[in-house]
Amino acid sequence: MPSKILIIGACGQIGTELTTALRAKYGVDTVIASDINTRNLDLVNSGPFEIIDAKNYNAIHDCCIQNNIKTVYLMAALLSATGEKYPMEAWDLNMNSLFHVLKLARLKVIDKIFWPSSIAVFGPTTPQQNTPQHTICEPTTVYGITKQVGERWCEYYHDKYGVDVRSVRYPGIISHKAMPGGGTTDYAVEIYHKAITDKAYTSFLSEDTELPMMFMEDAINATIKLMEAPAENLSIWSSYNVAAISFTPKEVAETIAKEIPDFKMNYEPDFRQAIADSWPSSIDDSVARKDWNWEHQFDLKKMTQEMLDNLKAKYS
Ligand code: AKB
Repeated sequence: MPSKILIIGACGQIGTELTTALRAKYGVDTVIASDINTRNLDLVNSGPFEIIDAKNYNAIHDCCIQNNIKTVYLMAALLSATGEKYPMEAWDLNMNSLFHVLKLARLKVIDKIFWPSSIAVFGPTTPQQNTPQHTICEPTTVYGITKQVGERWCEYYHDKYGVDVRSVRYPGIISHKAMPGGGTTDYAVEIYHKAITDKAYTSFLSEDTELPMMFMEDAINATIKLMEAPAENLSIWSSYNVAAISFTPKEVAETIAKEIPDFKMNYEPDFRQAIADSWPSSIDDSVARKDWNWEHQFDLKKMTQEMLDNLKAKYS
């Protein structure tokens, strides 16, 4: 049987588009999508799909054996805002799912893993501007702690057992297909939807909160490019900084208002403000650019155009 790819957490914001991109590249039947439920019916009906709870080792193991899975993309996670509400659930899901796939690679059931980390590994003591690849990481969210610890485990499994596990620290990801859920950067997706449906948006972050962000197409390209890079070119086996654009709620509102002149923006910061304040404003991703030729394509203007065009079509 030819070897296949498994995506765990395929119904989520990134998993949905990663599934489509990997199927376009390697063939629909080569890529098995899985999630804990069938909440994204378009995805479920678009090719092979299995119900898998990422916390269930046996379910992942059996799927890998039965389908000759050699590569796993582990996209299931509880994000920063949800993690603060359900800390033990976040720890349980984010850590145990990672341990399960690392174990499968150590036992040579699978050959290669992609596991996303996040800018949440950084904290208030990290340099906020142009945050370097190697720097102080003292995260103050449960999600950030799971990602930081996960990075250490990835590097450990690589160094100790030769496991090929690759990772990027995603910034906030902006897309118009599946909605994000439970993140601090989610405002930057919601704002585009509300701009089309209500011509108004109330941001849960203050107007001058600058965070690193990336358009989905760039995030998918980064993921696939890193996974295809020759192992000998890679110098980071914890997780690579990747960056594209940084902006504030005010800046994105102003960019939207150029297309929708009567768009109204309000600000009501909530508990997510403290999370955002602990994260960097911009990221130095020169190591990724050097090691595997990472480059982004979308700036704020180009991304806004793409978001508004697609969402106008969706809601019309
Ligand atoms: C979140 O806001 O929690 C995520 C992230 C930056 O990892 N989007």
